[in-house]
Amino acid sequence: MSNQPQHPDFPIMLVRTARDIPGYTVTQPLGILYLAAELRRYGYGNIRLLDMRPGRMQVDDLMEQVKSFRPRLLGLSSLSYEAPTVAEIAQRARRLDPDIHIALGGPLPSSMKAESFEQIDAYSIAVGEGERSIVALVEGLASNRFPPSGSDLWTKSFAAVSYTSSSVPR
Ligand code: B12
Repeated sequence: MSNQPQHPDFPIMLVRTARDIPGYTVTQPLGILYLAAELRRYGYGNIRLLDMRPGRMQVDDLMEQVKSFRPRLLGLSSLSYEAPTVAEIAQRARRLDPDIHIALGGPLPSSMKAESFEQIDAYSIAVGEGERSIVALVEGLASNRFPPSGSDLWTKSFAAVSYTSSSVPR
């Protein structure tokens, strides 16, 4: 267990996204559960988890949740086929409040990093396992240091589509 972080109340929303397709299934949202467990281990307690699948939550409903919770970090966990929904969520969240940091993780960006940045208006994406990335991201954002170092996190420069990796050897 690490020391208590400087900003334990930093508001974090983690969302397992969904897209209605034939063969729609509901499973445990393991990705966001793992990330939340790691954040809690580091002392962050103001975390809201949302799984869009069980109730077939629509983007409108998700936006209502974002409006009331006002996260500083909105972490989206997604499969590749969900990309159109994820693009809509990112666009609407950014329009709602440009200060919300939108991060994308899961199999979508892990398998299509460049395409994810082109199609989805996220500020950063995490490739592969996310436990280190999410803690580095929250610690960076909470203390106004971004991009954080020591993670598998990629950040986007919106002036042009260029990529900078803040990865460091493990
Ligand atoms: C187990 C499994 C299943 C199980 C799910 C059981 C369950 N309870 O979840 C079953 C059999 C049901 C299943 C079904 C499907 N699966 Co499947 N599945 C897997 C498998 C083997 C492991 C997934 C898992 O549990 N990972 C553990 C969790 C903790 O990892 P995670 O979600 O990736 O999250 C980590 C990181 O991605 C990251 N992260 C995630 N989100 C975020 C967000 C942020 C902000 C950050 C910073 C980091 C981050 O941090 C997390 C912790 O390290 C993967 C292959 C693999 N090795 O990953 C395929 C995989 C995820 N499945 C895949 C597919 C295609 C499917 C199906 C669509 C198949 C189908 N045609 O029906 C369905 C979809 C079902 C659904 N609704 O999601 C693909 C996805 C490909 C893609 N690019 O989208 C994968 C990658 C297999 C592959 N190589 O093709 N699957």
